[in-house]
Amino acid sequence: MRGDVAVANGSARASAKAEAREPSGGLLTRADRAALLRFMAMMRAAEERGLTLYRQGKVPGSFYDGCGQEAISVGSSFALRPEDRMCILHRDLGAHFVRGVTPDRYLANYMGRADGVTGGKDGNMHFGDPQLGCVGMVSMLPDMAPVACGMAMAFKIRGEKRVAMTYFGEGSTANGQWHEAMNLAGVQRLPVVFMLENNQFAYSTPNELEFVVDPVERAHAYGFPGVDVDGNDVEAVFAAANEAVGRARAGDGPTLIGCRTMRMHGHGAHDDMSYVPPEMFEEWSQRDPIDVYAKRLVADHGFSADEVDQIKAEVKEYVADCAERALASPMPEPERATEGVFADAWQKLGNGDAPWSRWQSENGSHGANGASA
Ligand SMILES: Cc1ncc(C[n+]2csc(CCOP(=O)(O)OP(=O)(O)O)c2C)c(N)n1
Ligand SMILES: [Mg+2]
Repeated sequence: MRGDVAVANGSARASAKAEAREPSGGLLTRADRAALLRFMAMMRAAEERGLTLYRQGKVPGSFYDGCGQEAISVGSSFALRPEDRMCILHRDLGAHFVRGVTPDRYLANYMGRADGVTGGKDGNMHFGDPQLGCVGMVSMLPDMAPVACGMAMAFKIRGEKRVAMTYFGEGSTANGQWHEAMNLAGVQRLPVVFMLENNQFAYSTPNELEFVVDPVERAHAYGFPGVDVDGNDVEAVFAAANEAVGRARAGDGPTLIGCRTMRMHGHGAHDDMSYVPPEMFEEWSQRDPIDVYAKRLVADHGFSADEVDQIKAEVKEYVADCAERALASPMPEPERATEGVFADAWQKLGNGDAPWSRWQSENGSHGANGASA
């Protein structure tokens, strides 16, 4: 499934003029667009399957998803190169998939099985595959922001043209760690991209009780650009991320990208969202990022309705197979519980996938090995 995600066809630049007025800047090929839809559909299908497993009592603890926010993690991570690094949060499964995690490993992780990304140590979404250039999620919010700054600082010190990207919700911007990360990034002009997901609520707290000055505006106070983007438009997110990644790689410092969106499920599966006004929910359901993009592929990018339906159907089938594999995975051996608790030896992070066709045509194959941690 992943192998056919992007086919280098060298047409990215040729189509640049014709598509110059598009939000993506004409960079995306037909195969890229199919991949963007596929990854968003994969996130939705995998999370829906995870929710079912939770309701069947197969997931310990609670269950969290990013329903309605798929365009953000998919569009932003799509702009990175294999050697770039990510700190991925609880609404961003799409970024794990873009980097190369497969849904069977994700579902096995939620069930605490041996074939989960953490080998059964976490029964939730606190993971990151180090082999794919991702740091395991730190649950305290927004402590992944200083971690991303640390990686970006390493790139800067070594003179490497690499970028760190991380995510946080708008609620997390009220925490002091957020200020420290923004300040450090600004002072050091770090090659870091901050993806802010304003999904209107931090648990049940609405925007108007979270801040007076929008966090995107605060970026200027830290000395770098803050950009507002429609978080339900995958190409708009990609375009903003691509520009920010380019700036970071060129040594021009950080960017804060504020993605306006809506959390369409409860904070976790245990939350009935009774605090969300029904008309607000209704308004945002009309802006579902997957439906919107599927329609746009047909209206503007020469896809047939059948092609789009086929992509969605293939993804569903693939995720169903993945769920079977996850269910067949055993519980971990008890003696493995103490493995990896302490860093016995320093290990380099590996490189993730970068399915964007431009990286393939410029750099040869994607997912190349060899870059340092
Ligand atoms: C420092 C800290 N306080 C509280 C929590 C518990 N918690 C997890 S997610 C969350 C809501 C965060 O809201 P926001 O940053 O807007 O992200 P969202 O969940 O809406 O994506 C809370 C309070 C936490 N993980 N870390
Ligand atoms: Mg929020």
